[in-house]
Amino acid sequence: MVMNVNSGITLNTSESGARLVETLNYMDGRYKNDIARDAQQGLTALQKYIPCKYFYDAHGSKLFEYICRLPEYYPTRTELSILREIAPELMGTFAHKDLVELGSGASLKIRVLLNAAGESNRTTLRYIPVDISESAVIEASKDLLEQYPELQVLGVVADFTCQLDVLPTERPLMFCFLGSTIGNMGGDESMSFLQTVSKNMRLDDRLLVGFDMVKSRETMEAAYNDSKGVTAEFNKNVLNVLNSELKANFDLSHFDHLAFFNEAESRIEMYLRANRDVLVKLESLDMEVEFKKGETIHTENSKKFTKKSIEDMVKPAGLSIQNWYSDPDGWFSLVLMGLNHLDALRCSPQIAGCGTSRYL
Ligand code: SAH
Ligand code: AVI
Repeated sequence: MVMNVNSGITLNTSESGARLVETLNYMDGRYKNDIARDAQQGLTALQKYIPCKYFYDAHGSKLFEYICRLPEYYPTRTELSILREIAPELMGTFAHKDLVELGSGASLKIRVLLNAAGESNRTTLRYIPVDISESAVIEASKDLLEQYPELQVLGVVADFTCQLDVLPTERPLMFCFLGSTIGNMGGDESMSFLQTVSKNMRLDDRLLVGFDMVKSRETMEAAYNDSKGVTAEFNKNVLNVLNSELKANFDLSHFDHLAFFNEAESRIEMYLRANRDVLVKLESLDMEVEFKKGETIHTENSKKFTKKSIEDMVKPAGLSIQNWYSDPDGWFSLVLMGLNHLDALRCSPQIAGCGTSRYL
């Protein structure tokens, strides 16, 4: 059932066994405006671009789950191996609190933390998955309630770059931002994102962020050029999203997937490259876009971090690092942060505007 609870907010309720799955959607009505604005800006820029948050319609979210299981895509299994090690320490006494996951996707990793919490703590805590993809939030919430009938779950469909103010803050909480999704933001965007999170935190709240670290070019590039072509399909799916949301007529076979490590920027860059001259119509925008053969659309950055680049980002956000966890090869880091006490005394809550994530 879908109900309007306020202007721009809808409540979706569905059933999972004996439990009701409640999802608050703050993107209804707004997604179409955002994608229209972002496509208009991105496809008329000198270097054409599309923000990567538009990868994740229902099909894109499924493709990302598939990517996570690929042998070349090391981040998921590496981060999971660290989470398994640290979960008892993080969750042993985690009770009567909210566990907020930003960019929760299929909520697979959070199960490691929920398992470590144990059934008695789980009955007192609430899990709040936050994602721009409604299908991902609803499906994940249903699955979780089946696996953990004692858990409280409140799904939230929102853009985490600018809608953190919609989150409940009445209980102590831990924010989790896993998967190195922070690496998909631009440098300024990730900095202001961390500032916004810290301004929404109280002294006893925690933030756990996953960072993919710099390693050999070969390993990093293989992760974004898998042999089954799933990443290529994921990349091209953004054109399907434009086709359905903006009545565009992109032919996916006219574009090739391109991904490589840009060492100067320390990031994997993903593009779609036209393999012929192409003219595309976007009916909803009353717009035509021309591509010369070889011209690219920049679709994603995936920053690879060093200890220093992480520290340089965390400190100005008013956060302090409480614990640093890595795998033995140093391929991935999970960093536990809290408010820097002195900064916290000086700060007052403030919400940043929605990022449109320009790439260059
Ligand atoms: N945390 C999961 C999923 C990572 S994929 C993991 O580690 O495996 C990135 C997720 O972030 C997707 O589910 C996508 O829908 C979501 N996402 C991307 N940009 C977003 C935004 N601006 N606001 C909210 N969710 C976003
Ligand atoms: C979600 N995010 C951290 C993934 C990444 O590795 O940057 C998205 C992705 N893009 C291609 N493969 C995976």
